[in-house]
Amino acid sequence: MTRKVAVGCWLLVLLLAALAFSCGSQPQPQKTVAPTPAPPPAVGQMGPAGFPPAVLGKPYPGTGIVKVLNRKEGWVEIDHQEIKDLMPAMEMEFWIRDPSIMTRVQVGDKVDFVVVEDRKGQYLTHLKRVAAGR
Ligand SMILES: [Cu+2]
Repeated sequence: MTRKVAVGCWLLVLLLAALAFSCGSQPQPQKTVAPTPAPPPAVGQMGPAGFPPAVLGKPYPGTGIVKVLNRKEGWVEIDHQEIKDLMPAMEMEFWIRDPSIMTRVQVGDKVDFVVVEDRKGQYLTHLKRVAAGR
């Protein structure tokens, strides 16, 4: 009687051990490896689909509506129309290196602007209100 119980316990232990082993040896779900982000295209090499790469130093005129003005940091967000030979219509931020060009515009204004790209990136060289916002 005692021996039967002992054997039963031993079998149980074996069974548990086998279970534990089989669990432990099950293939682990593959960890999803974050894809390495592609390096940013070299400046001058980029161009949105259907658009040629920007020509460095070339002025590209555009038109849009001012969405955000950040005079402190020197950038403006513009909901712009297509910029011929540069990019499709979109809402985006542009750096401004000469803060004086943003003194006469307000959020909501329709503006004409000129964007230039150099080795450091794109920035606006001109920003002029053509119609006041509400
Ligand atoms: Cu854009």
